[in-house]
Amino acid sequence: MKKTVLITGATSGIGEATAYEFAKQGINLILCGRRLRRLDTIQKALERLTNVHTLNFDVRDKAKTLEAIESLPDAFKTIDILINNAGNAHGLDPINEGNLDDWDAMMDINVKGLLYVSKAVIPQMTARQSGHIINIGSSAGKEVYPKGNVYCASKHAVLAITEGMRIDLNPFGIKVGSVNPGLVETEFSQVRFKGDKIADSVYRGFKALQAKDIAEIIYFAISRPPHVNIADLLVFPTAQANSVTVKKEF
Ligand code: NDP
Ligand code: 8X3
Repeated sequence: MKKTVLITGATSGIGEATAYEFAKQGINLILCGRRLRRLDTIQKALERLTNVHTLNFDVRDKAKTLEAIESLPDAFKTIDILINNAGNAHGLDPINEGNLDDWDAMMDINVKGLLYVSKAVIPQMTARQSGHIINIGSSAGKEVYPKGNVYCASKHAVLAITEGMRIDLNPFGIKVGSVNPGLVETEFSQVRFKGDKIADSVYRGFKALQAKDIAEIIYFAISRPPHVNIADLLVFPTAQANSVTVKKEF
């Protein structure tokens, strides 16, 4: 029986690369995101490899999130794997200069959005006593860097939620883990810096992780034998030692 995965944030970066990786393995895909045209394009490309269903919703909208997942057709209703990946950073400012809308966005998307999606999916996993959830945290969830304040807080929360999920879902045999990347070259910095050209310099002078690198690791985690759960994985590009130490060559 083919497995089904639901991936949030599948319209770009890590989520999109994970969709390709899972499609290659013939896993049924439920791809989520706000950008409808991108969802359509990715669906068309991946339908050559597997069955694909798309859900177009904003994870900040509690009602729409629950409604979208409730609306899944029978062929996609059973979700074996949940990849909570949707998320982003907004701004890079000292706390005394932080923007309230940026703070709202990061807490609403990275923390509350992840919870809403999980709330919609977990009951069927507990009922079946099986399932696998991977939350995409960050190295920013393990250490705080200058001006990272609220983004780091949101990713620390993702790690705490992951640990809480693993404890509470343990009696049901559900695997829960997190994958925590360092610098990955995606649209992340374009979003963080709101299209400012400073975003282009973030990944300059060293080889950053690519979305595919993380997608392969996510697939590795979900393809372990039933008794093996990768609980927490931190991955940096070789040039990066921690959030502030990056060996750059210009
Ligand atoms: P991208 O910006 O390329 O992808 C972010 C994805 O999240 C998009 O598909 C976007 O889809 C989706 N998303 C954003 N906001 C919402 C929303 N409100 N509702 C639904 N979907 C949303 O960045 P990455 O691929 O890099 O980021 C993926 C995850 O990886 C994030 O959680 C990020 O924090 C984490 N991460 C990234 C790192 C990096 O250096 N790039 C390092 C560590 C962790 P759409 O806009 O269509 O809704
Ligand atoms: C993204 C990695 O270092 O830009 O979570 O915060 S970092």
